[in-house]
Amino acid sequence: MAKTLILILGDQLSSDIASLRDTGRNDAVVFMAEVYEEATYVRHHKKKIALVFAAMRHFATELRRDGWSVDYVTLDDPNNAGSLAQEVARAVSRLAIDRVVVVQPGEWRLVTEIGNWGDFLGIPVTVLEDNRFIVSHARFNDWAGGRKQFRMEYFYREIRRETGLLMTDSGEPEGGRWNFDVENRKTMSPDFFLPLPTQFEPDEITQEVLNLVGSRFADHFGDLSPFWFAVSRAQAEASLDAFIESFLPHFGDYQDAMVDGERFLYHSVLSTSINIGLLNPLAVCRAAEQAYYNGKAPLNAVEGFIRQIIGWREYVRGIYWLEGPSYAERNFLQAARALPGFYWTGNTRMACVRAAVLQTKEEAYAHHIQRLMVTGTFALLAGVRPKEVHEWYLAVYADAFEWVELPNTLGMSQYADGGLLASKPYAASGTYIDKMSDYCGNCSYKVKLKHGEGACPFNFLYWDFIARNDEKLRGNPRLGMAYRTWDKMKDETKQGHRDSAKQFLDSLV
Ligand code: FAD
Ligand code: DLZ
Ligand code: SF4
Repeated sequence: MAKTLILILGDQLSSDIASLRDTGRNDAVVFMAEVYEEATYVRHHKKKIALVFAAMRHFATELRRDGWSVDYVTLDDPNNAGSLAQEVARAVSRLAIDRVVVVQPGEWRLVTEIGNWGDFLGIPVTVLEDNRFIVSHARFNDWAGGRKQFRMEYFYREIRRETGLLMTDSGEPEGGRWNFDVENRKTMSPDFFLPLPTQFEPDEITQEVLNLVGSRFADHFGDLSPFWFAVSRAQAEASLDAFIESFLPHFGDYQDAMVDGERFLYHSVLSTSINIGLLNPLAVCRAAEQAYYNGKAPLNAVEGFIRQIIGWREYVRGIYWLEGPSYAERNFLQAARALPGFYWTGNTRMACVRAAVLQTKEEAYAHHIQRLMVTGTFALLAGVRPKEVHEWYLAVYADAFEWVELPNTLGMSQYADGGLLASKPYAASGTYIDKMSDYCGNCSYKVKLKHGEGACPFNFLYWDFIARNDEKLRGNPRLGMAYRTWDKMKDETKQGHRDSAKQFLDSLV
């Protein structure tokens, strides 16, 4: 009988994943390895490495309990060869393996590498499609075929119809509308009561990982403690239940809000669990849908939440695989500046950016609007090289895996794909941040000042961005108003913006 090695990667921790589902327990060994190469090809946040290793170890324990034979190599195994390829090769010879099965990894880098493993190992290597997504590659390509531009909203409606999520029996969207976003832009008062996401005390397995990561990756960005992420399916399910109960009802209203000192607001903080496989995205959507039908959460909240998952999450994934490895090289606006050092230290006078970076350092988490409209918009306005911005986001967030991180960063946030993913660049002045947050009141820059001494950098950088990219962006109808305003502006005002921008950008290190 041929003996199969089922390779399970650190973000494939689902018991119903295709490789486990399609292979008999008797003829197979599940193989998992903690390796330096995966932890350092970008220098991941310490908390992210700890999350992946701790969840891998818990998953291995569960698989053994379920009757699987599991071969697990820890990072501190003296024979650990340091890369997945070398560790698989060692396992193939140690365990007398005849074939390898793996589910497609979430990154082109590994897909390409695994494509060569058949020759390298001298045995067949089967790569299965990842069955944990709602939309298959074929389905997405079918949807995308022939379109010049992609828009999430149309894709989302098709997936709503196909899944039946929030659809009436007569095939209409619940509430008569597909989208309740206009109701989802409320600002928050800092004295609102905000529940905290469920936090888990590290058990013995996790504590061992924390010690290991603390000693081996001490020079990586980020704080290791407090560590409270869910590391098992049971913990992830408890977080989901708590979210549905306490956060979901307000999720929609305050989806775009930011509050100084509040890191999570009503966001779910479930992306880490979903992305490493502890929660199934469709099951998460069904749980939210049920809360609506049970009268526990309003439609604008539930629709908004489901749209993030069956809309944005599936949509960006489709684009990642459709566009191929060269997507990472795109730089439509020819941005050429190095990523400022304060993305690693938080050492900036801009209160909004400082808050986002420092909480990222502490939690390996920032919510969507911080990622998009604070650190993302700043990098866009300042003209930072998209690839460097991408590598920062991939390294610093615990939920960052390239299939989801790259299109969000390069496409949505940096407009480096020239509008393939998003209809306009997410460029905004300080006025947006002032409207959606309370950061500006605590900032040493003045949001009301448009340029000159003490003016909010987002203000003059916005106009500098508009002027600098005139040739590339003027034709975009969604920027029509910005260019009309710029055209009407007095020359001395324009010059003031551009001089302040130059002075500020020249001072960045
Ligand atoms: P919630 O606000 O509670 O949203 C619910 C769920 O919807 C999330 O858990 C997530 O699974 C999904 N979701 C929401 N928005 C998106 C989106 N734009 N794309 C894909 N899924 C989405 N998300 C990642 O999972 N990994 C990343 O590496 C990542 N990088 C990003 C980089 C940038 C520049 C931007 C602008 C966004 C990025 N996102 C990424 C999307 C989004 O910011 C995170 O999914 C979200 O902040 C995770 O926190 P949450 O679980 O509290 O989300
Ligand atoms: C992110 C990560 C890290 C830090 N370490 C490992 C590891 O040691 N072993 C492993 O199998 N996977 C790890 N991962 C997840 C992979 O990097 C991930 O599977 C690919 O980036 C594809 O998404
Ligand atoms: Fe950010 Fe400008 Fe507001 Fe300061 S004034 S917090 S830099 S938007």
